[in-house]
Amino acid sequence: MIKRSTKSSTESVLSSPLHRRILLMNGPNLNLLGVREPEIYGHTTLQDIEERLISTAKQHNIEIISIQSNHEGELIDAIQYHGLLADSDDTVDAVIINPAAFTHTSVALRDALSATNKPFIEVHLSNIHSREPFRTHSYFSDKAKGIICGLGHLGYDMALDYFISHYYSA
Ligand code: CA2
Repeated sequence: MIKRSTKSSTESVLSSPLHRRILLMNGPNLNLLGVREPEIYGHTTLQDIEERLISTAKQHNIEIISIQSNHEGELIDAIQYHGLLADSDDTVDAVIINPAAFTHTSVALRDALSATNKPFIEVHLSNIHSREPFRTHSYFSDKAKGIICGLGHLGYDMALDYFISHYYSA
């Protein structure tokens, strides 16, 4: 699922005014948000989250490119496509990622993100440190600008707020 918000124009710290861009990535099963297991992941759907971030970002002339996939390779392709393999005018400035179960398994996704050399924030809806022991290890956290977990869907807004105030404020 790939969505693009509309572009517009004002000053930008990182990229040219027309090209403020953030990649929002969600891993496997997060398409089920709000539909199954609301006691763990809440009632908010992924579409609600995407629409809210797109709307906030638009107020700051930032384009959100939103991708959810259940397939590791698709997520890696998207990181490459919007990162290293993109023309310099088309690259994203930063990434907000909830790798979901790939958090605990994917060296390949970690390598792809590291290779782009873009700042990223790791977001988890649940507190991964208060659940099963296997969830406490993340292949992403040591490379992340920051990690937000346990605050539900608001974690995504917090990640976007961070990039707005630290990367796009004049
Ligand atoms: O808390 C998070 O955001 C997680 O990244 C969610 C992953 C889990 O494997 C991580 O340990 C922590 C699971 C996402 C599954 O999402 C569902 C949503 C609704 C219903 C079922 C699964």
